[in-house]
Amino acid sequence: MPLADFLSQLAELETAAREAFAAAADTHALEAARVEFLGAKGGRLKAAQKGLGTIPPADKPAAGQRFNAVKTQIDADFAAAKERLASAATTGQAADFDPTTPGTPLVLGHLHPITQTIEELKDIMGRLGFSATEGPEIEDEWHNFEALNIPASHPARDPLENFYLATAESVAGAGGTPGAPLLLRSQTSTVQIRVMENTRPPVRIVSLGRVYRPDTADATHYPMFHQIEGLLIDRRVTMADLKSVLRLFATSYLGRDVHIRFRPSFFPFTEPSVEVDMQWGEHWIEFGGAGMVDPNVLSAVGYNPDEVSGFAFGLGVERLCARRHHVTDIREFYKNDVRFLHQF
Ligand code: FA5
Repeated sequence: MPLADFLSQLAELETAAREAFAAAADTHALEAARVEFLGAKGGRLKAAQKGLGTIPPADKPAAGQRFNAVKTQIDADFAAAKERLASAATTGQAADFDPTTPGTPLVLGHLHPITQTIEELKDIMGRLGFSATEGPEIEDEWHNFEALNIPASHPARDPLENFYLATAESVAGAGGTPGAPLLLRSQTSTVQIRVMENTRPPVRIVSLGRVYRPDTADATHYPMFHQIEGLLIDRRVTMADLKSVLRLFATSYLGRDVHIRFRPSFFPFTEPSVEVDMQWGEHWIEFGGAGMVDPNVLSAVGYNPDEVSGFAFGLGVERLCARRHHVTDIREFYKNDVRFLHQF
């Protein structure tokens, strides 16, 4: 190849490389250009080098010199383009980054308000000397009704008032006879029976858990809700003890200014029985039931009603929590709307 042709080829290559490197908008484009011009295998500079061998010997030194100069220039253009992209990346970042901008706060989960309430109520009752126990949510009729002095003819046992389970199997630990009907417990009073069956008096327990009733949901009702059950059995326990404990409980959870009142009522498992109302602004709201444990119940669990007496109470946890936080509809607790739940 004549020297002139070789030199014009080199000049063309030099221009093309400079333009390609200058046009590369990002590191991928620059790398593609590098491979095209400087690639060790099949790069255009490599191809041009092969032309050197075809130059007449007299012209070789000049051709070689020019080739080296072009190679140096292309290397330099590549390095400059690389530098340009690197500094654009860092200055771009620096422009966007403002260390004084407040960070995005991490969203931390927390316990559901009803769980928080349960923990707090356990704590309050613990300070009054009541230890926490639990019972199964699937119950047999003995613990949910029979032992609580609710005979088969009682309207509370109507299948339409309860969630009976289709299965006739008895569950481990439920203590029922195999084949006996099972239901979702409708009250935590079941736990009173379970504890008394296994403990000698004195007894001082509290039990918090879910209960189920086919009630229509409204501002104060839900088909699944929670109760706190308290039971104290000892010698010479009176209604006065019951009222003192409930008043202490209410003021500890709701504040010193809360008032409670008892209204005469009826529960098959307590005698006498009362409804427990607490003040809510101008109104009195029913929070639960209570009374002196009926002698029939004491006998059913093998206690001697002539030796021991006791009181029991069962209150709705959702209503307590709602009263404390001024929530006017307990359905809010179960909508799973995080905007609501975040506030607790
Ligand atoms: C009972 O369940 C009795 N076991 C309470 C008791 C225990 C009496 C020990 C005597 C001795 P009652 O059905 O009234 O009683 O329910 C008690 C409380 O549970 C109610 O006052 C209310 O606060 C709450 N409650 C009842 N039904 C619902 C419901 N569907 N949704 C939310 N809370 C409810």
